Amino acid sequence: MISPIRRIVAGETHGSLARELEAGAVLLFPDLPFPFSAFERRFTERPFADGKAKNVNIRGAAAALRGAAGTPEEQEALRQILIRYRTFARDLIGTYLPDYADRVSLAGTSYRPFDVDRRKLSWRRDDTRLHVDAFPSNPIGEKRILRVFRNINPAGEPRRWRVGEDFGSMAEKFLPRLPGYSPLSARLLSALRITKARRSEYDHLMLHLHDALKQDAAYQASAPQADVEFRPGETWVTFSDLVMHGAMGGRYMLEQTAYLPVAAQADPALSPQRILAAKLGRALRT
Ligand code: AKG
Repeated sequence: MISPIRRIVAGETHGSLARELEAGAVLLFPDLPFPFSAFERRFTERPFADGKAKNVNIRGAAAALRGAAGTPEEQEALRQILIRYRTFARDLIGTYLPDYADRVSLAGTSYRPFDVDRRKLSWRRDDTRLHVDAFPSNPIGEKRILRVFRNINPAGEPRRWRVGEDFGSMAEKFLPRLPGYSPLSARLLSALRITKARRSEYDHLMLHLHDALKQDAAYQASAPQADVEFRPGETWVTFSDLVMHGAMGGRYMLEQTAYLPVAAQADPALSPQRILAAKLGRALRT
């Protein structure tokens, strides 16, 4: 099954949105307000980024801005937009996914001004290829990656994605090809500070899935998939560790990453952690 795009219409009751999200849907909110001031509009007219990384972002309580360009006044204004977007994402989760509200922790917030195409730095970082998210230096363990995206393009340009088949069908094809987990090398990577914590078997599998998917040109071309366009002003939410996605085009987007413990899901059996364990027929090593 290809991940469904679930349009949320104003006034509907939201009782089961968490379950739909956990089952692999992309929740699409067509018209939540997130206005810019006249001064702020410049951030959607040209990129205020130093161009060294893919994105500009803030992290942590201090919300230090990284990767930005512009005068000190402009950089502070951009930082304030990202802080505001973090609050917007938190409020969205509180309203539409209330059971997650007290369990979710907000991580980085990013401003993505560049054309998706310009960010193809290597096959591994090429997000036009269908993939699920995994972070090489930042083991996730028993957490889920929940992301809130918003197209802020001022010129009508959509953010173009493709979404792929369900995680279980994909995993069935790729799991047999992945190398085995070595607790010893996981300990070594952590001791050498290459990873921020010890890589679990789940993290190992997800990293190798991410790479195997991106490297498989035949799969990229022929796997079940659908094109999706997110219009300016639209906000969308998905578990990006579960939903196969590729970003095909577009400029100017905001993104918030949040972590949710698997145990906080309405149905933990739908997590990639439990799907992989079920496919292997055993618990994953932690
Ligand atoms: C990712 O961050 O995993 C992406 O695929 C990029 C999404 C986007 O920039 O639209």
